[in-house]
Amino acid sequence: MLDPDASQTAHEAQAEQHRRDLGALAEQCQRHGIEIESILERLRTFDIAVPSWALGTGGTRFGRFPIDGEPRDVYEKLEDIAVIHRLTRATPRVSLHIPWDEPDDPKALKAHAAQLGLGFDAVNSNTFQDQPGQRVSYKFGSFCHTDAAVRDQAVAHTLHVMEVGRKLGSESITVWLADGSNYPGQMHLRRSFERTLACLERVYAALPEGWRLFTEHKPCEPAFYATVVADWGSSLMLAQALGERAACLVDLGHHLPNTNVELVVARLIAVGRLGGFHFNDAKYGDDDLTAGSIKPFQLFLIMNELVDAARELGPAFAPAHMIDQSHNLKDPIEALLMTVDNLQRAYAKALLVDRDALDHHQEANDVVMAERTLREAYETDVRPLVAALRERQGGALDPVAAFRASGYRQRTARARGRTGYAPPQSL
Ligand code: RM4
Ligand code: MN
Ligand code: MN
Repeated sequence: MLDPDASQTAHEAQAEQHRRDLGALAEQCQRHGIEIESILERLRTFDIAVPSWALGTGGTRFGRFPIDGEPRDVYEKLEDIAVIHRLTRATPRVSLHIPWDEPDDPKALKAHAAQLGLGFDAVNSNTFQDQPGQRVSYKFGSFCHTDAAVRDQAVAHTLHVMEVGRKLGSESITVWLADGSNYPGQMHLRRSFERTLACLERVYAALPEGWRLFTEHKPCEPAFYATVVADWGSSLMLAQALGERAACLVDLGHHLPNTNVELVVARLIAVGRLGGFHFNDAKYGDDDLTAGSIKPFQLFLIMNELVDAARELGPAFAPAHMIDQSHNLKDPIEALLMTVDNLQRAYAKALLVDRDALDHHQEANDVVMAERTLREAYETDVRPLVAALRERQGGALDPVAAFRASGYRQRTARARGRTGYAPPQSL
């Protein structure tokens, strides 16, 4: 829209429509004895960290199709994350991957982030790829390797990542290991796990004060026969063996088909070892799609466990909310705006669950009313609520529309360079 008057009128019409939708939702909630203001207050505390590796176009092993104006370095990635934070007011932190986004000067990066209103969440190590100049190879594993020299190198890298994180103001590290084997007999199943634990013990011993260590499991890929930390049971064994400051990270894409992920979450909460999440969505494997795009009901049920736990455990219960996605087709900024919106919607719906009623129906074994209680919340259209939260904090009513209207992508295309594919900008 080029005519400023017309654009102003459209904006006012949108704002008016929003006010009416919010009013209708408030009325609907009130009928159920729920005050929308208290829901908004709790939703405001649900913030989300954006991974540094999600801002460029992702790829598969078959190819990558970059778009115009992609960030060229970690500084530009932070600028893109700041745009997401400005529009959503919900992503104040960055989760940095090292070495992919290793800063030359951590102090300078921290200052740049602070200027953009950003801080740092968990740092992520990488012992799944060999780096130029590296002494020994991770081809047959890192922490699980039979050769002590490889294990030492992997531990030294992980300590280095913590050192960078400390300079940035991070307070946790996520360790995901690709270690595993492709063929039966290749790797000693028990000893490889013992070696992994021994390396993690060295990492744990070096944790800076106040830090936490997250172990992230994954059933397969790149190892196709036996992954060392394949499931939440293995991850929990590690965390429990390490100590109080170790906890498990649940990546929503790291489960075998049909796994009940909300049950995994509930179990980890029960033993006090839910460290946090890598939010994404998947149809088949570790697809790294937009959170809530494929299985929105599962996402709601996971959030339901979080809200339920928060009710019992209070502020001490604070799992890290991080995203881990790869954007092969969408403009990464738009994909992340959708992600944040979907996460907030799922959390808002979980906040609407009538917990006393649910408790009552569960105790009475009233299957139908218990299920209906959950569905009542799940089927409530909370879009006006999430939009209101953004608007009140100075964000956008419709972040994707505001992003397109801002011309940001065209500006970055001019400044950062073109690849020949300009993502759609029309509304
Ligand atoms: C893994 C895992 C890690 C992520 C890497 C890139 O599958 O999800 O969290 O850092 O991918
Ligand atoms: Mn992950
Ligand atoms: Mn993954």
